[in-house]
Amino acid sequence: NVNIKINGIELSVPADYTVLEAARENGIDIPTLCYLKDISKTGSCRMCIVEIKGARALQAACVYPVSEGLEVMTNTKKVRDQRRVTLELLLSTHEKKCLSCIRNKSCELQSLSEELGVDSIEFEGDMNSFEIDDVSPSIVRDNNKCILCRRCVNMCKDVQTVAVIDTMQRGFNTRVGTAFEKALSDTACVNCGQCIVSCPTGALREKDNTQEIWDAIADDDKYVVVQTAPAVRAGLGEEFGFPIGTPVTGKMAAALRRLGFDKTFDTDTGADLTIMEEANELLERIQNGGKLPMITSCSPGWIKFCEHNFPDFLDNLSSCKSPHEMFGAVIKSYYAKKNNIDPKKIFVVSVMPCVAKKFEAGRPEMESDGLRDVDAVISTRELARMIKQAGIMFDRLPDEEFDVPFERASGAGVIFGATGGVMEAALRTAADTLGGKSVEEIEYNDVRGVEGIKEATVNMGGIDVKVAVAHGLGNARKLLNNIREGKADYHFIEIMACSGGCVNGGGQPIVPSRLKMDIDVRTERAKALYSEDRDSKIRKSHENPDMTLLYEDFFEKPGSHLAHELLHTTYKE
Ligand code: HC1
Repeated sequence: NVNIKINGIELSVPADYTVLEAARENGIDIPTLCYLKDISKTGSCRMCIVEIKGARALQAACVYPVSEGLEVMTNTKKVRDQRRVTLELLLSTHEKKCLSCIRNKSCELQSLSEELGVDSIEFEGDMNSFEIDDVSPSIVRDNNKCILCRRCVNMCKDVQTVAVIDTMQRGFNTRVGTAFEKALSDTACVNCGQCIVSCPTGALREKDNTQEIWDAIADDDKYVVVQTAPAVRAGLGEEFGFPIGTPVTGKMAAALRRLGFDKTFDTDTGADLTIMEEANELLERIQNGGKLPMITSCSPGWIKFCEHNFPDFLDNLSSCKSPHEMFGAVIKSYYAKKNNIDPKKIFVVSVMPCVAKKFEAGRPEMESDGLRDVDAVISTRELARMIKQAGIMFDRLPDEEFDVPFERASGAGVIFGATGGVMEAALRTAADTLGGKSVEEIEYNDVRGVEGIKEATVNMGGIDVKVAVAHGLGNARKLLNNIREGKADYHFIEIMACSGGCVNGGGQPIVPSRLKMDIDVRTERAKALYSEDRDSKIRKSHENPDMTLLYEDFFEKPGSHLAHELLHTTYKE
């Protein structure tokens, strides 16, 4: 540790801290804008400037290291005045259509203006006029609202290693763009949307599909079924003032019903079905010399990353469609038949923590019998918007159940939303199948948590099954490169495009960067899912009675001909 003084207060702080970290940990808030913990640390926006005793100029606290005897002032007139001028200059070229901006009330530039007391804008500068890129099914880029903080660039380049956006041009013409100014959808962008949740303003946002859903609900000819992903329940509450990590499953079901959907189902049921198919596929591959390692295929950002960067691994992908696509196919086949509904009239809406799911739902692979498995996808944020538009007072809703016949899902289905959850769910089922008996120890702690790459060896019926879990595409790249180079080998791998898994997806509520310095959003939201699993009466997918019924009634057995027709696909180069 080193001894320092901030605002005259003596502190002992770890020697590798920055001034920002030392201040924050001791209850002194310094405004930031370009800084994003563990992701973006450039010191370029100058919002976090502080006075350092003995230094000639004001210094950026986010990059200034502490040292023995350092004396810092964070709140002098000079500091405050300079921060305000910097902010006013940023605002002078920023499109200030705040009232109609998607980030109204969650914009970091807006909250800084309030915090720093900017009540008039002194400088009205020339404005650039950029074309909005809204061709992608998932992401809209509006450079008129960009403040060049580069948080999105660092996320895309360093964390995801996708690197399709960067700063280009110089001076007044500097902008964030793609190579040759192509539309995002014409690049190797994987649609993960991590750029959106990194953006402090409205320069990046999801493609909004809410109007389509309102139209479908209002159409008497349509039978509109909604399903919600595991991770949505762990994030939605934040939009209504609940603390991060509060599960709101019952209120969410109640809200969906009040929005006017004809049926409200849980994608966790689809997750159970995925495990039935995927565990069966894994055992087949292990026992019959199939392609290994088998890699999970439910994260569409990961699939697209694989197609662009690791086409030699496409045969390793599980042939299972992702849970919401499987469930969409079941609703338009089994459920339609059972209830005598014309499948052409069924409109399936998926509420997902992910914006890549919008892209996935439109992929040619995702249809059965000429019908789309899923007709529209909205993110957790869009669902929150619809609930607000409908005047539903979310916090006052009672807790309700999902609709029959799919009102029960297992705890294994719930944990899909956290990194390692798909693996754990698959292991619970594979262990029982291979061992020929019900295994009691079902919490696989080695695959839980936010370490970038996790490994475990699990003995099942005498076979040592080697598994690995990677989340965030940079970690996936590392893991696959190790396999390519022969440095590692596994039977089964789970890959999720977003760090932390779906709980931290690009469609989840946006958490201010300053709050992210204090809490790990991924861990808090994951807790909501693990607690729901712990409280579940059924914790293994194959013990969900709805699965037994579905196979007895319809699919016969996992991997059957019909299951392959409706629930599986392949990705080709
Ligand atoms: Fe996911 Fe999945 S877990 S991919 O993260 O397999 O989005 O939550 O819905 O489909 O079930 C996302 C979450 C989600 C699918 C499931």
